[in-house]
Amino acid sequence: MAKPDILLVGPYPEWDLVELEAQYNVLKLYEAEDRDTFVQDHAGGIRAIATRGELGASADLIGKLPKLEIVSVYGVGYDTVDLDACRARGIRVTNTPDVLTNDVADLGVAMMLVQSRGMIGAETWVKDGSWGTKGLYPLKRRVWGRKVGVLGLGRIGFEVAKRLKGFDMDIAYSDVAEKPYGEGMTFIPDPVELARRSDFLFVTLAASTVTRHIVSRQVIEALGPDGMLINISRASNIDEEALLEALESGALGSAALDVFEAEPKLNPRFLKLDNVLVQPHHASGTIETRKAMGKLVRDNLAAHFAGAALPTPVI
Ligand code: 8YV
Repeated sequence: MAKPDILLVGPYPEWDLVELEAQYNVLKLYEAEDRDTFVQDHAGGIRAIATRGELGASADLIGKLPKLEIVSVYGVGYDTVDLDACRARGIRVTNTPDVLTNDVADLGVAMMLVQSRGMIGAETWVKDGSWGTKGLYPLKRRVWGRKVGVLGLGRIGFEVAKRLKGFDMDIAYSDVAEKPYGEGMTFIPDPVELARRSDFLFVTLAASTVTRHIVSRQVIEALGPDGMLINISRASNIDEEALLEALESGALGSAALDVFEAEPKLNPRFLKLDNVLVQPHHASGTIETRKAMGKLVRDNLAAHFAGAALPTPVI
């Protein structure tokens, strides 16, 4: 039997590509010179899309593929997949939850520590000889024992909080409802109130049209000149213009960001700031986790084509 055609929206690691190509006819959209023509030429055969969290699948792309049955996302976030377009046609959508939770939490906590203790500047201090010529490195802010807000106590938020308990931090969280597993943490429903009582605010909630700019100008101002914002979710959760203005004016102390509105082409204003730590959207980027994510993408596709239950369905 002929291998099913699948459309690969963006590159996957070689180890996943090899496995996918053994089972499917993999059509690489990202290598096409003219993407519209490429989609048009293959539209009649494509039964699956394999995409990445930040790339998704638009209503426009879905609309051009009459035989599409499933969209498999390499990532936990599926905000970039048009779920309405999928629902309307009974197209299944899967993601890769759980396997990446701990790595994403690790990177968030690492970003807080690196930024609060000024470790990037400290390395430059050593390497450019400032240690010898200027002496002691400027003092930075303590992490342990201070107040943290976790905006979104889902799987990732919970793992962040669990790690921060090890730093004896005073933890509060916001979510749509109080969580039974939020033991030892203060529930503060209003994100502005949460930010007001926090030294560090972690943004860990799944993005959707409802959460767009939930970190508003008011939240950023409430966090204040001594506060730090850490984003390991999606850029759309933050009003990026308000964030830039607050970082530039000092209305917000600092930020540590793994995600950006126009990534990978982030707003150049970020690059001029010395109170922001920028990371290239790699919170899930370990070999172990990425291998598990790739396997889950393939397991979902295999289950679909075998008519079996999907391991991690979104819809
Ligand atoms: C990306 C992510 O999918 O899980 C998510 O939602 O955004 C990431 O894991 C990853 O960077 C691969 O592109």
